[in-house]
Amino acid sequence: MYTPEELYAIASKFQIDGTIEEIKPLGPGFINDTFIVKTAEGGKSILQRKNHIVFPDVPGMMNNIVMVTEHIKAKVEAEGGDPMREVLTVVKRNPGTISEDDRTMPYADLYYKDERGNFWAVCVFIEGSITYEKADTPALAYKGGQGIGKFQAQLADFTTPLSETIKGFHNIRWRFQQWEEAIAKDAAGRVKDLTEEISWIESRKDEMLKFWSLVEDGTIPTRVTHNDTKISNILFDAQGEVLCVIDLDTCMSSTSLNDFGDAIRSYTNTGAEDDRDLSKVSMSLEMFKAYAEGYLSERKGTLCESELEWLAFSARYITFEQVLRFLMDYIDGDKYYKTNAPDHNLVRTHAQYKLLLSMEEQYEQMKKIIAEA
Ligand code: GN1
Ligand code: MG
Repeated sequence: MYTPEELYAIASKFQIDGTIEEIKPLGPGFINDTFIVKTAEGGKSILQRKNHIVFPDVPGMMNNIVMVTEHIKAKVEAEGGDPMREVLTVVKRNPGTISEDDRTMPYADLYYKDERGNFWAVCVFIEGSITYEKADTPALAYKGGQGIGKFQAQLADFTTPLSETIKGFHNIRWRFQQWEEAIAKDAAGRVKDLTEEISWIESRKDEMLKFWSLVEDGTIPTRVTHNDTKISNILFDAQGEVLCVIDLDTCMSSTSLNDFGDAIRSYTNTGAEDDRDLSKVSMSLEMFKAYAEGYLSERKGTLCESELEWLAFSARYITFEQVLRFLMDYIDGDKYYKTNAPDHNLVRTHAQYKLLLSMEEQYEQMKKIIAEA
């Protein structure tokens, strides 16, 4: 925990215009800690403690974010849009506060590393923007699909290599390697009670690896992707139009399909990600259709044939990966995700597995929708 005085001192390291008056926690993120900084003049910024256990290369990550947002900014400007609202803006360090020590680190003007070794970064708060924790209507799902589709399209000609901010983030071959290590280690002594759950993972290993091998051999191309496309990572304006995509920490090179699949995992769930009542959890085909149509309205002409062919499968792939990640964290003794109960990761595992089953059952219809969109 940080005292208000400490937070104030941290925020002061950045080029925030005006006099900082108030710093308050914001949002329920699982990974980073987020605060809103208000100034006496009415300005607002977002201050975040970046989780350097999850993101071991915060400097590289911040540089990714700046490169990607500057690329989009140029496009927005060229199209006569508002570059301060239609893309995220990173607030850089106050040059006078960058010490000799700070300067020994790469991209020292993009973040602050405090005495405890924690990393902080700031971005502009976009006034009047609205976020949704859940997509409640197909119309909103369509907009969300458009938002991610547009984000990918804006980055289609971005060719500078990006740092890999989390190794093998959506790479199931790598996840299986971690999985095997977790099972062998059995850090929390929980493996013995998880025979059934473990079989859910093992029985799908081959089909998941088969998909990933298409990415590895280039059949499915890699592009700049967001990698965490839930609706709460999109800002909307008061009219309900997409402003921009936020939470760019996981922005790196991957397949466009994963962005689609992760969105389907979160948008279409009729229950909660951690629902204890499994009867509430299923995939809404109506929401699937709406998201897919919104996404393809921006991407249809630019995705290649293999991407379109595997688009529906990507929802199963990412949901499977999420089952694996939640279960693996449970096996590891809850080291990665914040939890609110000793069995929280197991509850999440069951709920995501139920969602996966629902996708598997509706797979033929999902493919048909993509083909017709
Ligand atoms: C994490 O913290 P948040 O909500 O942005 C995770 C995602 C998971 C998600 C599950 C960097 O995202 O991959 O899908 O939780 N982000 C990271 O709710 O691991
Ligand atoms: Mg995230």
